[in-house]
Amino acid sequence: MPYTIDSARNIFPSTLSADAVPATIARFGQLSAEDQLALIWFAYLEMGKAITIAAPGAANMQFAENTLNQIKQMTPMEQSQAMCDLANRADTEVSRTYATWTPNLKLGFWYQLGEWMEQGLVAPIPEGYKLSANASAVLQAIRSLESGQQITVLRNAVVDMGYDTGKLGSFTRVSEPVAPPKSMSQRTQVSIEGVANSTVLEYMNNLNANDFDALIALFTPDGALQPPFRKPIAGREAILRFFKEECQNLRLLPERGVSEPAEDGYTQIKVTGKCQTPWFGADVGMNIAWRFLLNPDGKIFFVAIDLLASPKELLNLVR
Ligand code: ECH
Ligand code: GLY
Ligand code: GLY
Ligand code: GLY
Repeated sequence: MPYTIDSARNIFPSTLSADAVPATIARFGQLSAEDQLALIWFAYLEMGKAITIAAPGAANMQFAENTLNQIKQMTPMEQSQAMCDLANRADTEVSRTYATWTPNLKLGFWYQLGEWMEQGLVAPIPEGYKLSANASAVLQAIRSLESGQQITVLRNAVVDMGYDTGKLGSFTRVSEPVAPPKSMSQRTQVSIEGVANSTVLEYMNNLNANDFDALIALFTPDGALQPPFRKPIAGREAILRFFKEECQNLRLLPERGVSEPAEDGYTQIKVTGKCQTPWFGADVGMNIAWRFLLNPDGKIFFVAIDLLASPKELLNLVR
């Protein structure tokens, strides 16, 4: 076999991803828990003036409900402590439960706490809280990012909170229910300037339709998918789980691309365009590249999804 997952990661090496995101997250991680929470609060309020976040559906939040009510019943001091414990990744019951949740559950949990903080039902960030100089600098860095990068920083900050799953031992991951795929009459078809490859088109259309069974059938059994700023997820079983846990109701809006032969009958295809998350809909269009490596049978051996450094990168289709 000419390619390994590791070598496939290097196709289209001139693709510039948004390095500002991991850099900002690393700086954020150095801050105290109090600063982290206050910084997110301030960033969230500021961003809320320009973009609207959708409330998570009730059915999606059922698995976080007990923990949310537990926090609601605490004294204000206990509430602040519980939130700091999450940011500190401390070993507490709440922090352990949180760690078993998929990203959308974690986001939905904080969405609810944010509402309750605003309504005075959960301890707010103390009035007049003054960020440290470092925290102010990180907030300033976040302000300078484009909105797709801002929400990625927020998401990563939330995903990283809670007890370390590596220390949990065996545990059951808790995720939202998986909705059925869209009916055929509800489906849309993308078109991509410069790319007519049916695997790539079906990838986009099936993901847009939440048709994860049809989607996973496009991959080789040993294929891999690399989400932005993450290691590749390898093998059909793991990728299918990722789709069900983290990819419901995404909107992929590919625009253009390039396709060319690679070694030993493989084909490499780069597509650029936008992606929307159900949390923000059309308010936030993330600039995305998909870098596909297809085997000689047209199956996906590898696909990387990159969050691009700038809109200019949408036009970078060189190899
Ligand atoms: C408050 C203060 C105290 C601390 C906290 C608070 C609450 C914060 C809240 C934050 C909510 C943030 C949210 C962020 C959502 C971000 C979503 C993103 C989605 C990106 C998706 C992409 C998809 C790409 C993919 C493609 C594929 O082809 C394959 C699959 C996949 C304020 C209380 C914490 C509430 C909701 C960035 C890029 C295109 C790889 C998935
Ligand atoms: N821009 C991502 C990569 O080339 O790995
Ligand atoms: N509110 C968007 C989601 O639950 O994914
Ligand atoms: N659902 C977004 C991501 O995995 O990056």
